[in-house]
Amino acid sequence: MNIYYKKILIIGDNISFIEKIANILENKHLNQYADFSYACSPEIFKELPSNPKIEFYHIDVNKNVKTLVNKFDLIISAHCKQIFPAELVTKVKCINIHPGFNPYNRGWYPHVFSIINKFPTGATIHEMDQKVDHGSIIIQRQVEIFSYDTSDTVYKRILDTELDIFSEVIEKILYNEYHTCTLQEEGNINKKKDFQKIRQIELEKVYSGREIIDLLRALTHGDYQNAYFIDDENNKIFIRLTLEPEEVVKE
Ligand code: 0FX
Repeated sequence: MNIYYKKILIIGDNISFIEKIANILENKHLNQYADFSYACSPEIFKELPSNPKIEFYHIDVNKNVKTLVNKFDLIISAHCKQIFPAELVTKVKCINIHPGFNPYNRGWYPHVFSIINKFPTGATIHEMDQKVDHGSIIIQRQVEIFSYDTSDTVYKRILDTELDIFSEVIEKILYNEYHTCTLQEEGNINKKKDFQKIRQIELEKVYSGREIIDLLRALTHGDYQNAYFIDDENNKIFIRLTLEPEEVVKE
């Protein structure tokens, strides 16, 4: 059987994630059958480590539609922060690897909002259309959120799941032998500004214990200064939560 897509661009702004994708392709020896190029957004390119494991180009997808259409027959977005223009997604097959369980909490930081609103989270690989995180689903897998999870512990699980489902489906994609299912509902979408809005804890607001713990653990992610309150002297005070399940010692 002949491979269908042979000129492939993988574009994303999380360099270590792209390197893991490249690793999967290499381990499967897929570079023998197709040409893979790797790119990131121009602002990420400026900060690339001096010796990245793979060669990266930088591309502004809005300014280079013609070149992309001529050069590639498949574009895979792997956490690319640029919004693909309509002309690009209609003229070339574009597929998105997304750290969320579409159509729930499409858009910005899906799992952060899932910790708060309890909608499912996970990983989805889908065809791109003109709406954000919206096209037909090729494969998706839900990721569980436990009571002791913070944003970063869920996110790590999601990254692993994205790589697992990518590894499972990539040959089917390259041979154009995959099936899709269309979204049964539009779901909901969160934008960058929605994340900004939830960061401030209002000192006079009344939250239930569950609400405040969920909000703070959703905003706890490594060293990021996400959640904060403004104290009486007008200082911004950042907050991070530590969650520790009791260790049960078996007698
Ligand atoms: O690449 P990504 O994991 O995902 C984001 C969007 O959520 C996703 O829908 C889109 N397809 C993709 C292109 O961009 O985001 P990130 O690498 O900037 O951040 C990873 C996680 O880190 C995020 O889920 C939450 C956490 N984070 C990140 C920043 C920059 C914070 O908690 N605070 C922050 O300020």
